[in-house]
Amino acid sequence: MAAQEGDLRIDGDRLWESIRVMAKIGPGVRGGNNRQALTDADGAARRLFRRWCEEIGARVFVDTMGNMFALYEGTEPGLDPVMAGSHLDTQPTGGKFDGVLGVLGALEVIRSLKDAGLRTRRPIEIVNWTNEEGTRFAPAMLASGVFAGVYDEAWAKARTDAAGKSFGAELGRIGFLGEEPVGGRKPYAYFELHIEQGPILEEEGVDIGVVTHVQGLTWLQVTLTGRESHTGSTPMAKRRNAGLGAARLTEVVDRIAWRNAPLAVGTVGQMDLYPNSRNIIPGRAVLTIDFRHKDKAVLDGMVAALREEAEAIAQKMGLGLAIEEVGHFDPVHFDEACVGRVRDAAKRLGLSHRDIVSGAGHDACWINRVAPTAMVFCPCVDGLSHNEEEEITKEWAVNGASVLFAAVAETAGLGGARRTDQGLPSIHPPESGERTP
Ligand code: HGY
Ligand code: MN
Ligand code: MN
Repeated sequence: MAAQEGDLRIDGDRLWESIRVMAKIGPGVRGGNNRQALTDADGAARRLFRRWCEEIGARVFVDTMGNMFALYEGTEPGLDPVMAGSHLDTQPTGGKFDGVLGVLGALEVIRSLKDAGLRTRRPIEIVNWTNEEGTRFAPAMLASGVFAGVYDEAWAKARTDAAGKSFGAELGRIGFLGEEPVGGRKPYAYFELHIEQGPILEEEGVDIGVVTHVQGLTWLQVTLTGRESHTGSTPMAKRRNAGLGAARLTEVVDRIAWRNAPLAVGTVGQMDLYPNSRNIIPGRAVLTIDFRHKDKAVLDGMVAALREEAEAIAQKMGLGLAIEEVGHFDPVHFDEACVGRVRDAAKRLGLSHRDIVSGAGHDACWINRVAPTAMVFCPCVDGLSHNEEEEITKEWAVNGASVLFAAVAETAGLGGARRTDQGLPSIHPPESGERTP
């Protein structure tokens, strides 16, 4: 094989240019992206991704949840593939790298293998998971959750956005309701490259985060019901003000998180008041609560405390109360062998690295249930994400993609990787024998 003579390299310029071109689809208003799941912009991004995959000879399959799999055959096609990917959908004020780096980093792995005319033993599949963000259709990681058997497909497709449009209808509208049965493809292993979305790596000057765990998450949706009435003529003592109840509950969420410091986080990210008129006392308030902690018992304790305090507030204020759990996953512990492969790759490439717990959730959390899984983090500027000013350096992107390349290629049946004098990895010729991930 041609590559026996030469070294393989990640093409950093090509990766960076692909990220730049993808960022043009679904632009935000401050330089980032607003490419929410199953919008026309998501459809355009998917078509661009599909074209790029087909250009390098990968065959693209789409499952019934819109998950996209670009298959790059190995020398032994019958083997289960090593999957690598992330998501192309963004937050309404999203950045250019959250999710995109993982999908295009995996594309760069295939492009680099193709440049060298090399195929790994196992097939490699690049994945774009539908609706990772869960901002338009809750919960987050919805389609990877169906793939992993966590959510029922019909329930997922019935999830609606704020305008009452369903996931299933929108998936069909953008033309990505695929034929592949969701969950039908069996990954041998899964790797996901992602920006840290937190400040640790940059503050410590570390190149690579070796993600060992992801903190657990619970999402609640709380509806408080009072009574609309005139803001001018309703005496204070006669009000049933759902908006005030929501404000008090928002304070409680913050207090519960601080009570479980330093690791706990608690946020009310969305609050809708009805009828939202300046001279009507809100009769209804709907708020979302996002609790996270790496210890399951603590996370469950935070949710229990919230329920208790919400009951007390509703009781005291004469409000109706409904609490719905709309998302949850226990703290995730990734596969030791895959994590070790990420760590060894960073070491061989001469990149500084440290074990890290992910604050954010990822599709890898669910895929870890059906295949050995690990993640690679690169730093991001000021740890900022879910903000249009999200930024990384090209070097960080190349380092992360290089580690992904080495870990994926080795797991798929290629030898170890080492840094060349250009500061980029080279992949040695394949070694014989099957290696477990
Ligand atoms: O919410 C999360 O952690 C992910 O970014 N969807
Ligand atoms: Mn993400
Ligand atoms: Mn995100």
